[in-house]
Amino acid sequence: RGPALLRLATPLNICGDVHGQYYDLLRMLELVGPPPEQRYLFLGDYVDRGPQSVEVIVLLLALRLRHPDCMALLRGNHESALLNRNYGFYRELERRGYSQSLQKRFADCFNCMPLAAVVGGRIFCCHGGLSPELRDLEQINMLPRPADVPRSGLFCDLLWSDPEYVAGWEPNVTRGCSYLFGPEVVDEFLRTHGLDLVCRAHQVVEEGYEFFARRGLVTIFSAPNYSKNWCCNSGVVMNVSPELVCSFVVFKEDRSSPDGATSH
Ligand SMILES: [Mn+2]
Repeated sequence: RGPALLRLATPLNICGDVHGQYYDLLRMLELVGPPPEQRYLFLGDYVDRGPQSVEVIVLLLALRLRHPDCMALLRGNHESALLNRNYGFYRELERRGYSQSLQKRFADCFNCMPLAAVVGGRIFCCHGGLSPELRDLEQINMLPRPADVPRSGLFCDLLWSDPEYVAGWEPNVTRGCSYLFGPEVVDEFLRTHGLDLVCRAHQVVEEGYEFFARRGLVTIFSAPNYSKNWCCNSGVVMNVSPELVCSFVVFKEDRSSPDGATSH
């Protein structure tokens, strides 16, 4: 188990939520180039909701083991036993005949995953967003692990909070935990820590990426055509060049997948 806060070099490709959309993940890796030819940081939410969480998480963990210097996997709020019981991953394991002990194995693995990363010394990455408790980035390395995702506090906020056009901090009523944070919170965070950008996932966005706070924060999402309510969202991978120039590789749903695994 490594540090909770990763320090990653560029060039790097950053990916958002995958949510069990295995064929879309394969196509994304093919489009951008597989590791070790390309390096990746994933921002969590590998499992639940989509049809093939098993394939997604097993492939990503295998690539991480095979190419540890080219693959980093942060924890999302769905890397949690509580959510996996309610949003599809455990039902998928049961339906496919895996023993209960495998649920525990995955939960143990998720409880050790890193929570945030700084890319190129300038881009702060996590699954959800900022926390009112985050004063010093080293606090992240002090959070106890292995651990379930707590219901409040810094650990919870990194995985659950959302940017919103509010003044300062407000309770995140939609999520039922953590906070919403406004543009000036992002400005102040970047200024205080000498950073250029917050890159997070956690929310579906129509174009696959969406800026906030005058490009101080970007949301990226890598599960195209995510749900019935969001039938046509694109997926993206954000490429960060050695000079820290960010560009977006946009991809649509793969309608040719065998057995229609990505259609809902
Ligand atoms: Mn999420």
